[in-house]
Amino acid sequence: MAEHESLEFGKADFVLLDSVSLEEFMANLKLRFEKGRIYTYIGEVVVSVNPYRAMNIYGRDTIEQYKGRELYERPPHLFAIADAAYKAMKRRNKDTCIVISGESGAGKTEASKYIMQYIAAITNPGQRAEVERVKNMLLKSNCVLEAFGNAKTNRNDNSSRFGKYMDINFDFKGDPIGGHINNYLLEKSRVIFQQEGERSFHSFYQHTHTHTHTHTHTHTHTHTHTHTHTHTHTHTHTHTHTHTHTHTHTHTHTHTHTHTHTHTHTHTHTHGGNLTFGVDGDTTLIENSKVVAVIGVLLATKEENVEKALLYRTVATGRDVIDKQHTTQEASYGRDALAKAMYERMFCWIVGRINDVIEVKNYDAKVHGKNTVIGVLDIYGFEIFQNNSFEQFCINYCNEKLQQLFIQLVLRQEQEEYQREGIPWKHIDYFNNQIIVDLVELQHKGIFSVLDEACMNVGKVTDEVFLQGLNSKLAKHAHYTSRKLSPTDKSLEFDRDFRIRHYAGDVMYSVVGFIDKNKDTLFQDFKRLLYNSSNPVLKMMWPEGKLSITEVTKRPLTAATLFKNSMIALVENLACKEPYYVRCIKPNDVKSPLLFEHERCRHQVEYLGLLENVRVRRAGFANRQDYPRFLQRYKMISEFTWPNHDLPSDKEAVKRLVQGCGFEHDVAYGKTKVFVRTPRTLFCLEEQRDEMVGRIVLFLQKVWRGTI
Ligand code: AOV
Ligand code: MG
Repeated sequence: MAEHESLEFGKADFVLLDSVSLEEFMANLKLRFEKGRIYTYIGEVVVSVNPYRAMNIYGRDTIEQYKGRELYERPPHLFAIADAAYKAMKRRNKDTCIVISGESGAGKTEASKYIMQYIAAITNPGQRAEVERVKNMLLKSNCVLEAFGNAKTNRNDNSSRFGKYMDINFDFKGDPIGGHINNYLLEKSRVIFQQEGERSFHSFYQHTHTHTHTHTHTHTHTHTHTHTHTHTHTHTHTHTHTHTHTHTHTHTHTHTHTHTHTHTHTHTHTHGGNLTFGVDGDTTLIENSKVVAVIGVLLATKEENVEKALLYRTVATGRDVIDKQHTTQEASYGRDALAKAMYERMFCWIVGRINDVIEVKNYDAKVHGKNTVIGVLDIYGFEIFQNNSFEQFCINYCNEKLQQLFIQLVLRQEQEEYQREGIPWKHIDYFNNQIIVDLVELQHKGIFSVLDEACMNVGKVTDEVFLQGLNSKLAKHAHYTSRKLSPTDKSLEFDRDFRIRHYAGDVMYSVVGFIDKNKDTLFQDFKRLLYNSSNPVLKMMWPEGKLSITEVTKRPLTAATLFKNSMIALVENLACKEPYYVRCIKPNDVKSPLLFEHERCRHQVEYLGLLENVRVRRAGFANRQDYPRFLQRYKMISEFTWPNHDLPSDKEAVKRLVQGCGFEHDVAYGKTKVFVRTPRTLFCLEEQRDEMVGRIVLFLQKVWRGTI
């Protein structure tokens, strides 16, 4: 309930709406957007509308206004919840996390960067060198990761194509002493194919030059040159079919006082004929063999090894090991898989190097010190394209998981606690998307399981078999349908389509490519080739290339299973922290700072469950503490409770204390906890406590000096 704002800007907290209806909510959201107030609270949740223009609200002066303040003392801002998360971490010794959600282009990545900047700006008043180094690295790692992991899509010019969760570790003083980044499934297929109007990763078009100071002693040079056969679409949407020569040069040079120097010379050349395959009789061959020599040099390996890996695969048949020649199709598949895998490994390698330099160094701090974290989550948002494939499926599933977490933490647990505590409560209904999460991830029954089964088929392994599996297993599911199941549905245009009713809208997926992308096969021959490179970094990136074909026995986990496991782990990790939410809304699809498209916004408000959030919050209580803890903290402000009370229970004592302060109207008494409705009441209690503590200290000093 921010005070320092006049009502001409609308209500700063949706909880203050005269009545909670969609109309009122939308009117307030629109008014604020038009007045340039892009942030509004729902209690401690920040609702943000992408302004699509530079806002003068992130500077040093604004930071100073929010530093150390309570949420309701200043107009709504990202900085206020960043501060709240920081305070909770510092004062109450809690691990906290800031979860930023919203669809593609809604402003998540920008928000996460402002939050990081804020935290960096308010910490380390002592200017400790090591802390400054860590802060710098945390902030600067962003631009490297964006260069390699973001790309222009039809939804967002700077779309995150990987999920990112960053932990920041703090010491007992509340200063950042390290961090760790977890990255989630990079959309690597973008290296070889982009939809019309989209681009490959920024790194392919940039010359990036980043300097970061570290104290590690590593010295690495990587030259990764990938030749890929790519469909490139230029800005003007003219469709050019080109062969692309990608040249990635990662140069890491670290010394005592030194620089991680990530240099991308990433050239995109248009070549006449790169790595295409032809046939001569029954022999597959490389049409432009000169390219092979170049690749040999770049991969620091022999030309003939490259050629062999591209054209043959080693297979074990019984006791024999033979070289089986690829068809042109297999050879092309292998080449694309190589390009994708190398880019992905490089990306993970970069994340690994960043982690090396930001990880908590000091052993004592790690083991003994009070070490709390703030986690910041910025993932790829829900997205619908013209053509949606395996990657969109994973991304949208990830968003379902986060919506589910929001429901659990904000809508469900809250209501359950009121019930448990016997607080009078009228249940508030909301759509629970658990049914869609189950549809995707349930063992044996879910889409991922059906996909894995189809991939393990001994007979035909095709996308159609997968679709048949879905149709037979999910025919009755309310959130699944396909052309076969709904033949009269005109929106399902092709036999290969299936449709999921997601929490955020219907998405049609094409099954084409699901099997290959899930199996994610890279022939062992390529792994061996890269492992045997004389470039030590390449070798390091491909440890499994050490194995010969007869030693490779285990079937690797599928992409879907790996992703599912990483999402489950992520949600578990977030669920054990105190969460702070930023809910981002995209005002229009044309990146306009002026346009508030009512229908688009209404849709997002609805699927994000914001109205339900307001209802729960309004009926609810800002703060709750169990009786002994409440007494412990405030007993000095009442004569009935200081220094000890003689009432029959702590609950009775708390009642007396609250009555004495005149806050009865703002408080409810549960079975084990006292619930305080508005933060202001708590603020008053804190003030009185401070005053009393001051007096008590003064009194004790006098006693000590013998003046009493
Ligand atoms: P996203 O992270 O939510 O999409 P971004 O944070 O990349 O979206 O925002 C998209 C674009 O909107 C940015 O590049 C800015 O031009 C603009 N924008 C967003 N927030 C602000 C702000 N606070 N002030 C000014 N401009 C802003 V995705 O990664 O595609 O899900 O996967
Ligand atoms: Mg993003």
